[in-house]
Amino acid sequence: MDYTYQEILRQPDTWRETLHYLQEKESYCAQFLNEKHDNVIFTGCGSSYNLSLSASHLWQAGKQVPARGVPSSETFLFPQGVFLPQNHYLIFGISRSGETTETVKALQHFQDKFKGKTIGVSCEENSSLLKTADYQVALPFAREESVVMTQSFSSMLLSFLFLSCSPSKSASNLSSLPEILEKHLPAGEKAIKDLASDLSFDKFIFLGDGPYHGIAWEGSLKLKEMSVTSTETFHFLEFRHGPKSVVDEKTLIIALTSQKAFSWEKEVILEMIDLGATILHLGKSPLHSPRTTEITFPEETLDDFSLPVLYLPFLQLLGYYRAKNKGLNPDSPRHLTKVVKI
Ligand code: F1P
Repeated sequence: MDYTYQEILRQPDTWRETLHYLQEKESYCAQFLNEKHDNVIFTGCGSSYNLSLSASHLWQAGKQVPARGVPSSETFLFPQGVFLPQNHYLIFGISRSGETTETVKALQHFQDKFKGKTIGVSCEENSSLLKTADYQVALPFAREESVVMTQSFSSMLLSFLFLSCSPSKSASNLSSLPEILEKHLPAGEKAIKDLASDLSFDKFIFLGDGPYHGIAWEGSLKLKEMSVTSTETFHFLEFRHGPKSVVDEKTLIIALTSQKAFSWEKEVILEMIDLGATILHLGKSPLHSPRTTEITFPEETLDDFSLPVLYLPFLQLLGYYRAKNKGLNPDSPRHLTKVVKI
């Protein structure tokens, strides 16, 4: 079986290892968390940039400190739009390989020009990124053979969830995530496999708000990379402002609903069903709507803080199974390499 598939399925165990690692490193991480700062920047490329979008939202909500996700290239090409000279920053450089040119350069440029500390987050302990950073979070157990990021992405995001917790927002709820994922994977995988076998869809729209928006982008990228499929990503209500004109019977909308905005998001989904779309819905409770495949997580402990990471494996499986149904090899995505260096 493809190693991409194996790595998707082993995420419950990888998440257990991640949480154990973070508990062991808690006093080390407290050092950088206590560094003087009034803003936090998360930066990466591709999947790692998508990760920064969700991480920054969750961090600001959890820590009540301004946080922002930015593509690595923006930090040195247009720094004036990212940093202010008078501010003190924590900047997290996110990179599975730790060798992506832009992300290494992002930390080096920041260290030369601005005030604050740099933290490298990677699966490669001896990488250029971690050698450059003031502090290191290394997750070698989340390494993967697959070119596309799967367990590395979810483990690094889980790390940020853990680090963004505070006395008022306990990390204890995170410990149940591996078991909850394990419980939902069999039925969720079957639903995804069935849906992915329908090759009549020719438009794929990912919708996600708040902390789910970065996850929507990541699910969109997984489908694009593995199955060579054109995809689009929007916030729910934004989709109404023009892009919905493309919706028809060949449209699959992957709707990542939240707790906080569910009533708004449900209205958009029902409107798109009326326009002919089919829905893959990941959420806390079912929509009970026609032409809708449901993967729902009713567990009381889950909220908008912990649900986003839980949606990831199912989005990764959508990309995997559509690739297989198109006769493509998810382990060797077209045009892609595991590390992008300039
Ligand atoms: C991340 C990345 C992915 C892309 C592909 C190649 O690099 O560019 O975003 O989807 O998997 O690697 P990294 O900086 O996280 O190593």
